[in-house]
Parts: sequence; C-alpha cells; structure tokens
Amino acid sequence: MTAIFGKDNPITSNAHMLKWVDRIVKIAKPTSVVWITGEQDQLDALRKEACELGILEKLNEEKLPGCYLHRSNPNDVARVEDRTFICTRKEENAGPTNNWMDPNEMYAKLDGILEGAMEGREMYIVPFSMGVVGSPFAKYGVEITDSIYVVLSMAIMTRMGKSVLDAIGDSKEFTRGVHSKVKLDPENRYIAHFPEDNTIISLNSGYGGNVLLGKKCLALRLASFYGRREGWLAEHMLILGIENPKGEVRYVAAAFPSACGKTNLAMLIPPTHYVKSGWKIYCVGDDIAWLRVGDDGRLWAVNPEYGFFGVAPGTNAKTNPNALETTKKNTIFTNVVKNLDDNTVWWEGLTATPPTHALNWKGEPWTAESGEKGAHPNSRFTAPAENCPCISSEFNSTKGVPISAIIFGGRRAKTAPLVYQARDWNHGVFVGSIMASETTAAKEGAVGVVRRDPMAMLPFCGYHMGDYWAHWLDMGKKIEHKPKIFNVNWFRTNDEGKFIWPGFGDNLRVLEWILTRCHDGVEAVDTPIGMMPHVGDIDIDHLDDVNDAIMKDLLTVDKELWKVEMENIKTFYEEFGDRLPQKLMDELTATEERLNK
Ligand code: GTP
Ligand code: SPV
Ligand code: MN
Repeated sequence: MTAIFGKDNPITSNAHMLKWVDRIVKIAKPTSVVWITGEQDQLDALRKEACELGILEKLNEEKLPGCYLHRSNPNDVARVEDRTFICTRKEENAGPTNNWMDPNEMYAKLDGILEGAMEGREMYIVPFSMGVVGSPFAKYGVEITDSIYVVLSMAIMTRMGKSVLDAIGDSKEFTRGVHSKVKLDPENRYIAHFPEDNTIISLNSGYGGNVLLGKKCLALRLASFYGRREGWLAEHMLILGIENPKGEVRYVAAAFPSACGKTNLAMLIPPTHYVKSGWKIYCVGDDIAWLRVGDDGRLWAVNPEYGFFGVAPGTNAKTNPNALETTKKNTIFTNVVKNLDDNTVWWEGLTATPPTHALNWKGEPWTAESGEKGAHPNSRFTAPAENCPCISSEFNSTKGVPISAIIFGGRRAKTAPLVYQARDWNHGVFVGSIMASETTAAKEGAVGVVRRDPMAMLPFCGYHMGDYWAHWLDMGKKIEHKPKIFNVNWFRTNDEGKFIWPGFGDNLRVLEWILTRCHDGVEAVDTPIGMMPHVGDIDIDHLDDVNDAIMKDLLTVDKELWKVEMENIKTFYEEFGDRLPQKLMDELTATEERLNK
C-alpha cells in the first residue's frame, strides 16, 4: 500500500480488516483514525501529544532517558477478574472457573457501551504480533484503541507496526481486539473474550492487564484455547536459562501466580560464590511461555512478548538489579511516586530513604511520614526486554529453548515446603492442579487470601479447567523427553511472620538442586507429596540466617496440614464434575494413602 503515515489512511488492503475497522468506526464514532506503523517518528509524535494532554509526564532525560510517568484512574489499578468473561457459545466450555455470557448477548451489550464512545477522540489501530514476526508460531492481532498509553505500551510489550500487517497479508486469521476507555466506569467495565471468533473487547478500563490485549487476553486466554485445539500449551510462566560452571545451559519454565516472583526469578543475580565459580543466568521471558513439542521429542518454549510489565514495589538494586537496570531507559512507569526534586520515580522498597518532595501515585503531595504508601502496591514498569542486562541470546529465536524442568509455585505461609519434585508427568499435572496461593494486589479484591490457582492459570485459562488438565495429561503422552516437574515455595514464614527462606538470587540454590535432579541425578527423599532434597543437598554456604535446622523445617511435610489440604482439594475438584480427569482423582487418592500410611 501507499502512504504509511496519515490519519484516516489505511496502510493495508486486507478486506477483512478494513471491513471490521469500518464497523467499529461506525459504532464508536472517533474524530479520526490513525494507523500505527511503528515508525519512531510516529511514536515520538504520540509521546509528545501524550505529554501535552497530561497522559504522560516526561521524566529526567539524563537519569531516565526516554522514560515517562503515567497515572491510571484510581478506580482502575489492577486486573478485574469479576469483570472478565469467556464468551464461548456453550456455557459449559468456559467452565466453572470463568465468568460466562452468551456471545450474542455480550456483543449486543458491548456495542451499546461502545456506541459513540470515541466521539471527540482519535482512534488508533495497532497491528501487533505475539511471537517473532514471520515465525510459524506467531499469533497476529490488531488492537483498536482510543488510548495513546495503550499504543505506546504495546510498542514496548509487543512486536508491532507495518511489518505485522505485511505478515497478515490478506488473511482473516488475526485477533480482533477492541479497546476503549469509554468513561472508565467500573460498573460497565468488561474484559470479554470470544475465543471462537478470535475476538477480544475491553471497555471502560485503562489498566495494563485489562487493556494491553496482546498479553493476558491473547497470549494466555485465547492462546490457551488455541493451544488445546492445535496441540500446544500457553502458560503463565517465566523462562530462564541457567549456565553451570561446565558451560552447560539449561532452561526451566516456572508458573507462579501474579506478583509471586516470576520477574524476579527470571532475571536473578546468582549468589557471589556461584558467580565466582561461573554460574550465569539468561532471561528468556518473565510472564508467558508458549510450549511445543519439538522434532527432537523435547518440550520447547518461546516467550511471545517483547517487553516486561513488572511489579515496581520491592524492586531494588539488591533484590532485582537486572529489572532495575531494565527500567533505566525507554520505560513507562505507572502509578509510582514522582520525586519532584530531580523528576525521577520512586516506590516502596526502591531505596531506604523516600523522597521528601514528592507526589504519590495519585499525583497528590506526599511524604512517607503520612504513613500511606506513595506508590500503588500494583504499580508497574513497562520496559523493553532488550534493556535487560541478562536477556538471553535466544530471546528472538523462533524455535525457542528446550525445557528441562517445569516449576510450579505459590505464596504459602505454611503447608508447602521449599521444594519438592513430582513422581512423574501425571503426578506433576496433579501438583500443578492443586496449586494454591495467597492473593496479591495484581487483581482487584482482598489481598492475602489463600485460593486455588491451578498452574497459576485460574484467571487466564480460556476454556474449561477440567479440559485444560486433560490437555496437560495428553501433552505428557506426546513429549518423549519430558521435563521433570517441581513445586517451590519461597514464602514460608516463621511465627513472627518473617520469610524464612532468603529468596531472590538465593533461589538459584534450589534451581541447582532441580537441575541436578533433571540431568545428573542426586538421591531424593520419598515423601507422601513427592521427592524432596536431603537437607545437605541444597547449598546454604554463605547464608547467615539459614542453617541445617532451618532447612529441615523448610523441607518438612506436615502430614496433618496436608490431610486437610487433600480434603480442600476434593471440594475444589468437585466443581469440575465429569470433566475432572480420572487420573487426577487417582493421584489424589494415592497421595491420601501415602499420607495415611
Ligand atoms: P506478575 O507480573 O504480577 O505476574 O508478578 P511476578 O510473578 O512477576 O512477581 P514479581 O517477580 O514481580 O514479584 C512480586 C513481589 O514478590 C515483589 O514485591 C517481589 O519483591 C516479591 N518477591 C519476588 N521473589 C521473591 C522471593 O524469592 N522471596 C520473597 N520473599 N519475595 C519475593
Ligand atoms: C499479572 O497480573 O499476572 C500481570 C499483570 O502480569 S497484568 O498484565 O495486569 O495481568
Ligand atoms: Mn504475570
């Protein structure tokens, strides 16, 4: 096509796309339409416009080049799970863990909300790819939005622009995403997915996980649906490469619920004596993994994203220096503190001394003395993956990386030990299915309540969770060289409520044991819930606050707690009726028998 830039000037001749855009234009009635090419000039112009409109604030160019601050509406700061819908034609296909509405009813309702919603606004059309453009595994989408913040965030989080339109060509195979802030009305907020139509509609929100439609909406909810149909898995997992002193690089994929440590694990700094002996870490992804069986019978993982949408609070030069470094340029910060002295940003945990002359996440004058948090607990940075000092050389590989271990984990003050290994694939699927974790600020609602979050996919599985487990069990049959499956918990607390395990970089000590189990073999203790390390087999050298007694505690299975756990799981499983795979029920029974022995 011809002109690449102009308003109301389509840069594609794809008839399916033009027809769809035309329909949305007629409903939403924007003043003009801007096709996003992804060219720097265009994005720069949008940044400038966003600053003029007060959507973004430019930060200190010397200290934080290319960085901006954004504040979302205080009623709109996290994913809204109770407003998120999977609109399959049959209700039973959405399953008991998803909200459902009949697609026709939902389309009619949303068309009503979208009616005239963009009057007086510009409409942006963002072609984007989840995965490397041109890769056979990439999924293409187009997001229509009335938010410059969304356009600029998508430019960080996805591969986007004209090249994606070229890759789509005349095909009708692309995800149709419609987003409008409308009036940011929480009562009419809907994050609706139509997996059978490859469509997502998100209205009345401006917050990341609700509106960056490539991420949770496409790369997990729709992709999990397609993965089942096409024989692969879309998972809420980080992907991490670990090089040992022999120079062998092994990869693990780990599923932890939101705000439970994926970004931190994905770019950890090894303990000093590990660094000295040659251990190295490579980050492939921090949130989403697409897993496929390779020709060699191994499981291969790609990260479909292009950036990180990470939790700000708690990120600092000690806990996660790589993440901090990643946010030093071309980053958008959302809902953090603005330090007025030097026009930079701050959040709880960044430094010991809060700024004295500052605005809180709502833009109000703030000091730490007020006793209130300055940054929102779910404040985030949107940063290009290429900024990450330890980004993997395989980041842009279309083939991905072979996975040695799959690791499940959650935030459990009690019950779950530091680490245990599933007996085999099916037992591992059971271990994933019974995951539970304390809720965090990443979603609206109470924080710290233990809930079941199977495979960390409770809010992200685009179909019936029972069928999802069956698909996991099936995948096991297709993978000749299966990854071993583990469960970890960095969040056990003592009687004073303090974390017992140091966590962060020291988690590599546990990963070392995991990889040894996968590749070299080390004896393990057979417990009722799985295989566990002998106390001496996890390196605790140079850890001041950890000794053998503490390790013994961290590696204890409290049988009475676990018996109660099994009762809870039985109740949880009942929700899934006859779609609960019998194999999982068998694993439950076998675990109970081992606990009662
Ligand atoms: P999402 O982006 O919501 O998916 O979160 P995430 O899973 O990537 O979690 P992230 O790594 O951002 O960590 C969330 C919070 O947990 C932060 O406040 C971290 O400081 C804290 N955290 C991460 N790893 C550890 C750990 O090993 N131990 C402890 N105690 N806290 C941790
Ligand atoms: C999560 O909640 O798992 C996130 C943040 O990664 S969001 O993109 O909002 O879903
Ligand atoms: Mn996440």
